[in-house]
Amino acid sequence: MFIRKKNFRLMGLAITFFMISGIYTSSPCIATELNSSTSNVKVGETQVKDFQRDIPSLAATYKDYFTIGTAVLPNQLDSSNIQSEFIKYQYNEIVAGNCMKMDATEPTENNFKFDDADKLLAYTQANNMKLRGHNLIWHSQVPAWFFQDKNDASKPASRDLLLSRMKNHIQNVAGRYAGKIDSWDVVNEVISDSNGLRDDSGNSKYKSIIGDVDGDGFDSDYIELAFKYAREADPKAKLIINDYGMEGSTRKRDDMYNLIKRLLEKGVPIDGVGLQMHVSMYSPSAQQVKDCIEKFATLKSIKPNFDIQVTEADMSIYNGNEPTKEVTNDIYLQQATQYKKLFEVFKEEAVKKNISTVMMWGEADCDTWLDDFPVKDRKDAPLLFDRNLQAKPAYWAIVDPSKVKGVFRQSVNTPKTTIAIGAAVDAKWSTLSSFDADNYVVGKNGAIASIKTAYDNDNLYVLADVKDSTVGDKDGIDIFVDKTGSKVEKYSATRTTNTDTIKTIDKADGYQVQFKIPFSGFTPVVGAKLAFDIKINDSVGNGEIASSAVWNDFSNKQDADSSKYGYLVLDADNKILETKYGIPTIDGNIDSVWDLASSVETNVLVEGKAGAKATVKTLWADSYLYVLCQVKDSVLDKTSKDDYQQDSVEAFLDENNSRGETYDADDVQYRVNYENKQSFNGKCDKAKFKSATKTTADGYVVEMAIPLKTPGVANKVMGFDAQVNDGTAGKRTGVLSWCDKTGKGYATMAKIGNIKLLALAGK
Ligand code: 9MR
Repeated sequence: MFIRKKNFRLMGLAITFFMISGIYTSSPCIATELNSSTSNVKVGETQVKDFQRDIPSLAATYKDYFTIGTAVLPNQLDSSNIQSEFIKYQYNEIVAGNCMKMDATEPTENNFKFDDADKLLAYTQANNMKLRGHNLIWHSQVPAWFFQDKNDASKPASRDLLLSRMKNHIQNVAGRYAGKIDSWDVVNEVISDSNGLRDDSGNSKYKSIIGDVDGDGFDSDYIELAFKYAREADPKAKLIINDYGMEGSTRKRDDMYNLIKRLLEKGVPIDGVGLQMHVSMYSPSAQQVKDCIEKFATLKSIKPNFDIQVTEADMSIYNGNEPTKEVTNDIYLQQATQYKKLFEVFKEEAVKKNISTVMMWGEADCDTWLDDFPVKDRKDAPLLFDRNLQAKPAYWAIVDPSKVKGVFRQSVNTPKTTIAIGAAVDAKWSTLSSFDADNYVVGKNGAIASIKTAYDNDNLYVLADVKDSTVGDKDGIDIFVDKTGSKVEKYSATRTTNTDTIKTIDKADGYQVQFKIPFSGFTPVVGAKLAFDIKINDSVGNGEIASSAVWNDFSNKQDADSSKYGYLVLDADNKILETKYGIPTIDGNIDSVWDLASSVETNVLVEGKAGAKATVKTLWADSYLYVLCQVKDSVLDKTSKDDYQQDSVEAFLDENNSRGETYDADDVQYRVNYENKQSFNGKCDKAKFKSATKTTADGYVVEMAIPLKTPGVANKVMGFDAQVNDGTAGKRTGVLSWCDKTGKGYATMAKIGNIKLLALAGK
């Protein structure tokens, strides 16, 4: 949404547009297009006089699953504005992008302004749509007076004053629309980005001013009371606790889950959680989103109708802070693929009655807050329609994938290592990352698989771990490979195939197939890209194929040609750091025992410029993994308040090497800055963890003793990675790791490396 200031700035341009097109007046979208062309208005940007009225609406497409809506600005609903028709054509719910927030509804104490909000309500009533309320209590877009003493603005409001203001605000706003709002975001963004409830360091004053009113030992009372006031003001609306970042971060998800669980058990009237879903096309993965929804769905055991809502969905085309890029068709296709995966999860979860609504944060790309966030003036394209209100590939991918022109070709790394094919699955597979064949091209649910690949000079190895609970004659897998771009090869197996090159093993929830595909004549080199796809077929009863799920070509034309396959990118040897037995003293001095240890370098650039870099060594003994990082970093900086933006090293450990998309109970991340400040993520054993640091002539040294949850044994292989953060003047300017190039180790161990514990003679 554009902030109101921006709309004023654009008014002149909007009038210009009216004169040119002669059809529609002010629209933030089209005005923005004009703004981007200078004095010479380009024809292509101004010829759009209409949206597509002959394509399916999102609302109709998803009517059996969830309502689908968008955030709006009041002027978009003016009948003179094309958006007013477009929005009601495509969507069946709206939410105020800004005009129902506190700075809009109560700019000065007890002076309420409802014109804009009333306009939204009238629009929904006239068009048979739902209205979401966003939001009642938030630390942002709240006027300063709210937290100030009545007589002296330099003093904070007292607890009682702040509570009475909250109550008054909620009574007036939620009370005015009682019975007319489907769901209210009662509190917004109350979980901190680092730990627990947001407080003053996260710019929220509610917790410190109100604190623990009922003396139960928790200072979440402002949240509890906000819900109580909201229920009194509007007994019918679903009362939602809304936040961002829980889709990928299990830390934030767990904090929210624990808060809601405790409050539900206490009888606080929370009806659901809002997942904002401000995501990027790079992450989180569909599996992480699904895990997140299913975690919150377990709260139904306390409150059977507990609802999960997707409240502010958009999908940036950028990975973090990367600079402006041209929006190519390939980017559109990559985004479409990810949108398709997410909406498949949403549908699946709607069938389980876990989610009830999906709200987009903007009706089209011309109307997105991401044009200015997190990088000012970096134009983004995160929504389903383009800047001229035309359907993007992302729209078609979630409405009718057969109409997407082209398919994004995903790439996965395939490490070099020889694998044995046999009656049991080779243990080496556990050291490799997986990807999913879970795009249904036939049917809606049935069998999907997690895939791993490896190669050596002679063969390509594929392991498919298939989840399929219905046994049928035609259950099986097709693999498609085009090594040179000129010939499609197809390899098929059923769930009972057993040959020298294909072995199948039955499992309780499906089956596993190991393939050894000879290169015959093809010489693999590091960096080569093999076109590859895989299809998982499920048959039930009569032997017909009831569902097929693929990895890449969702147009399902694998047999015809390889132009829509993904790529296996042949990589260097699989990374496994051999770790000897030895016990160093953790004091920042490099004992001679470290001379025994093998070392690796953090050479993989994750983010920014290659700055600080480390040589990493590991040792183990019984219940500890020891890590030594010798960091080269010429200027040491810890000025940022965020631990991860300070000069620091991180160690990631996945003890059972399950490489899950979401942190499991054994996954830990330990971070230590150059002055030995520790920070944690995952189920870390803070009491047993030890670390020490020392600065050196050209950087610093970090020693860590990471407690193992299961004592180590010789030959055990665990997931492990090390990362160095380079802070410069308060910002993280470079990140290097040993293995994982995604920078997402804080959320998933899927792409980290490995360590193998070696036995010392006699041990
Ligand atoms: O879209 C809103 C934008 O116009 C405002 O400038 C911004 C100010 O904080 O708020 C935007 O909406 C936010 C929403 O209310 C809560 N979740 C994050 C959204 C994007 O910032």
